[in-house]
Amino acid sequence: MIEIIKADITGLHVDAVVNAANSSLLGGGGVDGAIHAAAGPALLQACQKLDGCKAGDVKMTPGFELPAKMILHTVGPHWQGGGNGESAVLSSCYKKCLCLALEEGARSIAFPAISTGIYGYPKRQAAVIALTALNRYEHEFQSILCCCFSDSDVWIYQKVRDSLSSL
Ligand code: AR6
Repeated sequence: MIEIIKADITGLHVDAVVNAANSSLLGGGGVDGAIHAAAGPALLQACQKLDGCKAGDVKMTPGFELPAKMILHTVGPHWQGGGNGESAVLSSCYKKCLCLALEEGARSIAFPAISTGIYGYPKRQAAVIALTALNRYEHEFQSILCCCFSDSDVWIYQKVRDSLSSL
């Protein structure tokens, strides 16, 4: 089941939470900063051993002090106008996180709206990519949460879900 919720992703009791990281994996602002703050300093130590992460790829750590068992750190694209392969990179983030979560036995997973904050991806276009990727894996998980951080983001996701389901 895919649910669209408004929440702070750091408080969710799921098997896996996804972090919208940068390629250093050494922390940052936005959801990345919130996850590092909530998971505690052991997360940074674990990330230092991962040798970074390419855009569109994913690396995993334990959840440390988060309620989630694991954190899947993915690196979304910087929005550069859309002609630089951004949609393929964003789609890859979702697919690789879902595949790795399945391999690791996760039954529930929560995603933030990757790339739509500091990286500037247009929210509606990003939600189309997110929900298209998530729909394909809906039956592989007990629960897939689209964790929005504002009412307006929830509204965008709901609108996009409605438009995709009427196709
Ligand atoms: N829970 C859920 N969603 C959140 C939270 C939270 N606690 N905090 C922010 N969001 P962003 P990006 C939403 O900027 O665009 C970092 O510095 C936010 O409202 O966190 O992929 C990294 O290190 C937005 O909808 O990630 C990178 O340098 C979404 O999360 C860079 O930012 C993503 O916004 C990555 O930028």
